[in-house]
Amino acid sequence: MTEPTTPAIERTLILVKPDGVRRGLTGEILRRVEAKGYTLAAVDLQHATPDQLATHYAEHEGKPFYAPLVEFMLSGPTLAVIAEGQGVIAGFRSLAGATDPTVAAPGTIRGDMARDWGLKVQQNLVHGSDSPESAEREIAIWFPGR
Ligand code: DAT
Ligand code: MG
Repeated sequence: MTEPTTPAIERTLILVKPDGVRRGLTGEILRRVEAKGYTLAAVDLQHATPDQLATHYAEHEGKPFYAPLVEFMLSGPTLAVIAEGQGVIAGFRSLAGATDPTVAAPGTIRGDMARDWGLKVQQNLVHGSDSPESAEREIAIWFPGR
């Protein structure tokens, strides 16, 4: 008989973007992550560099919102977070809500606290990795060696 194996702890990269830091919402956002039951494994306030953002947002290069997105992400500090727990990748995306804050469901971070400001990029408070591959790639960008 084989022993039951302990499932690998899933992890994700969360960013509280510069709008969230400026508006003083980092505590409320981390509160929701912790209240859901996920564990904070690393938290670090960083001012992103152009190189870091080019790697992080490589999939969006060439899209009309790419330049405004990078400019926005350079506009102030970002809180980078590694969160852990079974299902945390999908679970945090669910807590975050839809990309467009106008239609993000009430009860979600974006639905409750973000809106359209008439700008070329959606200032939607948070980023969360969208797959295990993205999570590992993005954690290496924001937390080298972790
Ligand atoms: P998400 O952050 O929900 O994973 P994404 O990866 O498609 O969304 O896009 C990354 C960011 O780029 C998003 O958080 C805000 C901005 N963005 C995406 N689509 C946009 C659009 N159509 N207009 C303006 N900004 C957009
Ligand atoms: Mg994304």
